[in-house]
Amino acid sequence: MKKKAITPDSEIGNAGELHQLGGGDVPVLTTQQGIPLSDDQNSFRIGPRGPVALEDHFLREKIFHFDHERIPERVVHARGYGAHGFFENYESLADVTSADLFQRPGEKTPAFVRFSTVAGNKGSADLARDVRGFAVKLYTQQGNWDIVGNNMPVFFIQDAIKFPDLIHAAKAEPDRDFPQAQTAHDNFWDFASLMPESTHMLMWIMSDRAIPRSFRFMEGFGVHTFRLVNAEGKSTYVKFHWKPKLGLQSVLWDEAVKINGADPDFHRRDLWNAIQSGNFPEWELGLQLFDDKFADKFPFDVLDATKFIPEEDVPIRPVGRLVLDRVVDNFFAETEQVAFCTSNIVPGVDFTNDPLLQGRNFSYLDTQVKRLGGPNFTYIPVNAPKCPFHHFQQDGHMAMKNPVGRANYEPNSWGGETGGPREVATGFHSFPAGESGQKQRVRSETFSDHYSQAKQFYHSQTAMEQHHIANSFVFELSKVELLPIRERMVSNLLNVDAELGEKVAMGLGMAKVPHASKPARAVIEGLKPSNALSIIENGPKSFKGRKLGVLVTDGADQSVISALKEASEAEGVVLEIVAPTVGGVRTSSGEMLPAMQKLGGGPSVLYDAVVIIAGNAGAATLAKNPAAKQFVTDAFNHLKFIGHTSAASALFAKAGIADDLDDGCIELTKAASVAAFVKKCGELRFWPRESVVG
Ligand code: HDE
Repeated sequence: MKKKAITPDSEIGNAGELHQLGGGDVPVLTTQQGIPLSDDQNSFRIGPRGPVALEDHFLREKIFHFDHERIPERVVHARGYGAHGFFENYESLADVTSADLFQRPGEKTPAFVRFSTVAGNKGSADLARDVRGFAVKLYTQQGNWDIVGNNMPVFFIQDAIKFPDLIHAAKAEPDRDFPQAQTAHDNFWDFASLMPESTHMLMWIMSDRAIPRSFRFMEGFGVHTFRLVNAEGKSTYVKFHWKPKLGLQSVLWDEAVKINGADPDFHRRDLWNAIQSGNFPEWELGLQLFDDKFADKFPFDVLDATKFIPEEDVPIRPVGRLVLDRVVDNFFAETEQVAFCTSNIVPGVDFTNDPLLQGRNFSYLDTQVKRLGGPNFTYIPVNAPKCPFHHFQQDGHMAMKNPVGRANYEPNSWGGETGGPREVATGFHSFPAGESGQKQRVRSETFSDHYSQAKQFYHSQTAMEQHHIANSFVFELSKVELLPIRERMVSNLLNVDAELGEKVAMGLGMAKVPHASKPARAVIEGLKPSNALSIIENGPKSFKGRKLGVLVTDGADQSVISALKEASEAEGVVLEIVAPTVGGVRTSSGEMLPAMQKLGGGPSVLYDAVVIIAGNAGAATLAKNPAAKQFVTDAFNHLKFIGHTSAASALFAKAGIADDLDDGCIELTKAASVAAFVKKCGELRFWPRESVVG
């Protein structure tokens, strides 16, 4: 009615609104009840300018559903990104565990992984300084096993009862609801400085580990000590480690701040693009296995989640690889609805008495019911086991599966299929750890060392990394308004390292350095530095998987561009062209080269290294362009390798870096120099420049 056909499959309505028509191969639009719709552009009215009729059941259904689209975001780890993949087992681990997925070499177990930040809301930016969640769901043949870990091996607190306080203090302050996704505020540092047990974790979050370049370049840790139990019932303690195949990499703080503006989705886009282009991210699972004898002589309590076990003390046994090879079909259905529970463990794995872990086991089920609306979240496809499962749980909101037939209880005397599922002797058995003691609300004295490992972590960093840690403390504490909080924090830091404490005090402009606080237990001096704790010492072996930003203008030397493309492809590097307009440029050979980014939309912070290939006239124009100047000054200040053709010197001069060009700034003339440049970029940054740019 009152519509005019304009093409065979579209019409124009009364007010010029477009109606696209279904039929044939194009599905017909229906309501949720399957009723076909004739008009989805207009509500049902009494006259064209009259009131909308209450009987408009199509409008009602559509808006009703829209109004209910949101579910509560996670109280922590709200911002996250997930992908599917598999875990492949290297060899039988029957010696230490009966867990089914570890029995057969080469066996693949489907997996879903969700990475996240902790403090920010769902819409916060990816490069917040924060811990990253690294939660892995393994759909084994004996049920789902969730390893709900982080990208740091230790945590802020020792007892789950402090978790709500920690998170309240870290998130936006309750009266003003800011700052978002930042610990740089009074409440966080007030709490942290009053909780010396958090000092070790503070060292990690003030380090570059808290601003990873990509999920693909960060480690994951199970954090707690768990148990593996073999078929004979023998228990071995275990710590889980995920090591990224492409090596570790982080960004610099100034880069993080700018990336958040240029591309707040930097991490999720990176993961999506890597998987979609067939460069599947990969981690190796490693186990640190130890027994009571080791636990008893280790200077810290293995049940204390503020401590880690250095790889040098207990080497990591590589046992398999995790590959992410499939993005989600629908973000909400999979990444938002995935429900991890630390209590999901399989036969052959068990808990220890880590009080943080035990609190978590209690918490995660609650949180899923709150978020997902009822106890049947386990049937949502991303949460459902991929092995057969049978039980008598029934009904509840959104019950999509119920026991069929008469028996919904056991024991029963119906027998056979009618009787339903039965227990099996080989099912999950808890390790029969002997426990005794008085019931009391007390923390073990063995949890009282708060500084020794913080010191060990700090002393395991390169000078550059130590410098970054000091700078982060200064930055964060400079945002704290109450002076006693700053002082208390510096007092604690003096127990970690006197020089660090003094540097931070100086950076905060304190008139005098406060006294060190009194540790609950004497700090152990001389713990051996662990090489595995430094990011720089564990970087990549090549530039593979990284991104090269190539700024071009009209007249850019085509032979250099071709050589760069070839070298990048050979090295597994993603090359992205940035040009004054996204339409691209005409190169020296007259070819049109399309761009991925318009200059300004593709700042150098989005790339791991950059190249400037400009014609003479193009370079002169770039030299007047603020975005081009920012492109090179940022790349320079962020210690990136900068490849360039000779004409780029006009831009360097105007950008104020011409006199400082160093061995990290490399002129590209012929194919050989281009290939050498791309290889050199594997070092990621030209660190000696840091002392020049400060
Ligand atoms: Fe969590 N944590 N957590 N946590 N956590 C949640 O569960 C909690 C802790 C971690 O991608 C919540 O589904 C308590 C340590 C990750 O969906 C909640 C305690 C570690 C994720 C919860 C901790 C983690 C969560 C919120 C103190 C590293 C995201 C939403 C004892 C080993 C999982 C949800 C995802 C999520 C509780 C401490 C890791 C509220 C009570 C330590 C990676 O249940």
